[in-house]
Amino acid sequence: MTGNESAIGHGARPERQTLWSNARIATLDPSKVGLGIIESGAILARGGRIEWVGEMADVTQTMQSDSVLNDLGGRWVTPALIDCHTHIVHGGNRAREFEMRLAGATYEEIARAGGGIVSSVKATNALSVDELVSESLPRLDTLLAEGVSTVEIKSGYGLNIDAELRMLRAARRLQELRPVRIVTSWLAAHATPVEYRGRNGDYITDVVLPGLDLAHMEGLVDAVDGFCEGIAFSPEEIARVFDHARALGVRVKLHAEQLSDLGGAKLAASYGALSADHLEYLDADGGAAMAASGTVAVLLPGAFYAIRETRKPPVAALRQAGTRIAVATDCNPGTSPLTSLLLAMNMAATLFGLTVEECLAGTTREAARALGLLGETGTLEVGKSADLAIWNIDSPAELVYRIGFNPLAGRIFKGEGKSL
Ligand code: DI6
Ligand code: FE
Repeated sequence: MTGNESAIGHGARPERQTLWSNARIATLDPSKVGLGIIESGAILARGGRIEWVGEMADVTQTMQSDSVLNDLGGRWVTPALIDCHTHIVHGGNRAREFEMRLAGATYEEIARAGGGIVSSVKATNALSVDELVSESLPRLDTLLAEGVSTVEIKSGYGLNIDAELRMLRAARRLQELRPVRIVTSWLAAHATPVEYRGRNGDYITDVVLPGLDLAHMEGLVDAVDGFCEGIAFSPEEIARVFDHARALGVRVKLHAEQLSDLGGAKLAASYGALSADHLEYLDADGGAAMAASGTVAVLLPGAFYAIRETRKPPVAALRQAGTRIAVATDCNPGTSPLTSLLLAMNMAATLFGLTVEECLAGTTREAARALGLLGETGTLEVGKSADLAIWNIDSPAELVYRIGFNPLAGRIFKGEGKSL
């Protein structure tokens, strides 16, 4: 070797470096205080990974002479946003039930009368994978337009093996069609279909567990989720699903304490769950159990708002316990037809009392943690994927403060994309 060849082979040129300079950077680096801000900063990346982050004054020591240069003109840069809880793959919509709720019916009444999740099942089961993809793309594109680079997508509107598999195949297909990282969750334990009404145990035996095996064999499952609630599954029934997931070596997460306290979060924590989500009815023990197990509390203000819930998640107790907090859209046709993570942050601050820092951490670093992806993305640190969001704002607080305004200037995913 003449010494000019790179480690990637004789004579092959190393990938060019890319520089984003003249930026105000919120790194969300957990080793730094607050948002980990670098007021006059720069980022270097190569091969889709961050090689260097620091002060502009120091960049020349690392920068290559042929780097691709992007002068950001003093704009803010954050980690690309992460929506760690969505149901964006589904058919149809539930506008009719929205009107019923406006007329006074509660979410639970509608569900017990055969509406709710089950009514989305019919619309979803009627669709092929291609049709599910084309119905979901506008929702995904709306999220990406706000600087989102990673999206978690659940099954749960099929409620039979073939339809649940189609949902996750559609989720995987979305990643082929857009510059995005898709993480999937098997949520067959979302509701019991009409043909199994009153027979949850049989539904778990016949559909949830064998379907999970097939989905896992096909590489469709990154985590297993469930809906632990009086109108859905008991902790004992969820435990059967989680035992099966553990036997497959698949991490778990749980919709817990949304409408009542069944101890779902404590159950999730006992399985070392990645996250427990909703948590309006969580008690202090649940928060402490989650802190001890490293289970992230994913707050979903869109559902709280849309069903006009009055009980708020115990944010003060979560802080006191040291529980990590994330924020997501819970984009779904029933309780949270919300496709704006920026608006979800505003709701989490205004309705739940989260700080700006908690909201921004909750849709980057802590959202990555809730997906088991903190080693890959969620902060701007050396070695991580170069997933950046570039903003036309004067301060990070504007990302939480505004209601229905998108200040995104550029989105970079794995080092590629439009900077301005
Ligand atoms: N909790 C929710 O808010 C959604 N799923 C869940 O477990 C509701 C989904 C729907 O109503 O379609
Ligand atoms: Fe959900």
